[in-house]
Amino acid sequence: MEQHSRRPPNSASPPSAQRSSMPTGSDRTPRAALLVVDVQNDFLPGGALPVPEGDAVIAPINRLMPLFEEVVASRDWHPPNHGSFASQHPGHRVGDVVELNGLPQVLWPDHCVQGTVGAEYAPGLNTSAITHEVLKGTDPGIDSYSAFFDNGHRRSTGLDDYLRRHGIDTVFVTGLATDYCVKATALDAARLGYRTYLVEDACRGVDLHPGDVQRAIEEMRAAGVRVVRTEDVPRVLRGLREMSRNAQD
Ligand code: VGL
Ligand code: ZN
Repeated sequence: MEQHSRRPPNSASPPSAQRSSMPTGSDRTPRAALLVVDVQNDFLPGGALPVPEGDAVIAPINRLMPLFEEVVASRDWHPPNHGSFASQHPGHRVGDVVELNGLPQVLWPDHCVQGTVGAEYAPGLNTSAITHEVLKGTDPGIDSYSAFFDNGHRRSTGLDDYLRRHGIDTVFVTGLATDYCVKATALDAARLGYRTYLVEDACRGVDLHPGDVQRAIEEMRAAGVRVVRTEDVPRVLRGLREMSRNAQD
């Protein structure tokens, strides 16, 4: 799977840092990363696979970005013949579950096709704050909800290595959709040993079956994911810095 580091080494902090009323500069913790999952046109109202109120995540994510030195964004980046597309399974419809190379696969409308407008970041998202990008779902034979691994945990996207290389031990997960890619990303992060926070109001879900979003949140909680709100994050980050200072003393 492909990935790009957009920030040249030793580059200045993103311009967004100056615009927020939230703490910046020396107040930042070097050990936490913001994960922005699949905030792409096709997941917004009016897109190919619209998440209800999907556009509501943009403002809170933009407010969170200046609090983090590392902002990792994932994008769903499918080839036109991706096996998660109902169009590739004659006789099946969107929402059907089929078997794809040994794994259950929900069928979706064609979405986030590589290079299309639908795969671009949502308008208004502060993409200049993004320090690293993960492109996922590139193999037509397997879907990849998580930003860490494909759905069979067969291949890594390199995100775990990237975070470890940058000394990250804590992640705050945001984006779309709560009951698919956000959930899979948060569960993998927790399993990999990251202290994992879900920023509840900076996520929205599909809710294909009513209750899916609530169940996803409960499943994350049960796996040790801490559920917070955007306005809690500065306080949580202060607490983490306090903890690491005490550990050094
Ligand atoms: C997603 C369904 C299909 C997501 C991606 O980003 O949550 N959901 N592909
Ligand atoms: Zn997809």
